[in-house]
Amino acid sequence: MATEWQQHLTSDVIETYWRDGVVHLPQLVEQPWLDLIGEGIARITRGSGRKSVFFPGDPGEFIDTTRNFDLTPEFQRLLFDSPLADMASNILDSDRVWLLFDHVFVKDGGPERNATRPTPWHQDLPYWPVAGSQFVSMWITLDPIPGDECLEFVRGSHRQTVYDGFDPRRVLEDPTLPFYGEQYPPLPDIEADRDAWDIVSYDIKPGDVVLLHPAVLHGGGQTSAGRRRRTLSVRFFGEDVVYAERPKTRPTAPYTPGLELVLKPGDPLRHPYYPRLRPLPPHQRPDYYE
Ligand SMILES: O=C(O)CCC(=O)C(=O)O
Repeated sequence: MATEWQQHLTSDVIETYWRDGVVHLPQLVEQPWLDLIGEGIARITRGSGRKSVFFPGDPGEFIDTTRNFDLTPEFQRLLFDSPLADMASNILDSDRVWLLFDHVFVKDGGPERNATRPTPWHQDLPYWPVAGSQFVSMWITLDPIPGDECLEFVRGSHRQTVYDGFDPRRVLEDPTLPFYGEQYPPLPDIEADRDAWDIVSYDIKPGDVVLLHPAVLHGGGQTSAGRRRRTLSVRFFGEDVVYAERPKTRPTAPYTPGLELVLKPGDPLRHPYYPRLRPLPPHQRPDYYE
């Protein structure tokens, strides 16, 4: 990837990202970076990170955990040293690039357990206390996944309505029940009328990256018995992104206690919760250690 990422990230790819809100880039990430991600995820699943589960207690539960960068040196090395942040800088057309947060999903389908449940359909943006345009997430999965177990995306939906989130406590009962219940319209029931939506998914091999916009509708990706999926989703942002309020009825994601006391709506999103990745901070440069 170090020498070749520019060949993958052509102007066509960047244009497709902004048009569709999703792009599949096959065979981009080299094995040593995948090894680092695997080590970081292993650290979190051993309990040395912020580990949390989705659908807790349900046979289809899965690990869904955020903002482990500060606790996970493997993610620090990946995001400071690999070209992922350089790619984000190109996609966002922003010389400065920050990490909003890292997000890990581990979906373990067996053999002794049932399949894990799909991730409910949603957009990421309503959960995050941010506004602006320079966002890109990179969804990197360490295990091969067939198209029918890949996350699914509604092409172009990031340019349309921003919906409310789903209510994680009641999503199995009704996936359109709102997270906040104010400001945003409720999510549509995409599963109930799949043909009405331009849904895409991909056959994923280790080393592939899916670029996704935080306002693109996405969901799915259950894991059947006997399979395992370890995914790192990295959320990058650029210079125009500011702190924004969300309805006070529910906490925003990820949990950032105190943030609202030091930033006011419209302030540039600058805070130690969001480390700058590019330009590389001086203490991350090799010559700092000379
Ligand atoms: O991998 C998954 O199942 C969910 C991923 C997701 O929702 C995201 O990366 O925003």
